[in-house]
Amino acid sequence: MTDPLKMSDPNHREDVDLAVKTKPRTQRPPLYKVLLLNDDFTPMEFVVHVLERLFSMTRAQAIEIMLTVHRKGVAVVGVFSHEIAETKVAQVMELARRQQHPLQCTMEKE
Ligand code: TYC
Repeated sequence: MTDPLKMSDPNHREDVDLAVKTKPRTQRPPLYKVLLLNDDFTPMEFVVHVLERLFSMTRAQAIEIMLTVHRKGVAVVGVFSHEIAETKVAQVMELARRQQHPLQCTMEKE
């Protein structure tokens, strides 16, 4: 605004603040649950091994979660960023595939 005459024109609203405030929002990345699914063929010991090896569970924790999956059909085995969850799912599926077990692992947004 360089023309001093225009500065006093009430119809010229260039320098009028809108009474709207945007709340500052802190961005949290979405998290993903990694789910292990039950089946009738994968040996319990293999599932326990997977949970110890890939999800850093103690043997006791791994047995508990494996039995939850066995009884209920599914359990959350961890919550991660999208990239880590994808990697965990791929690692579980690869270990199962190598041993020819039908174990299934998926992820879903929390
Ligand atoms: N139901 C399997 C069995 O009786 C054990 C099992 C547990 C399989 C957990 C998969 O994610 C699973 N051998």
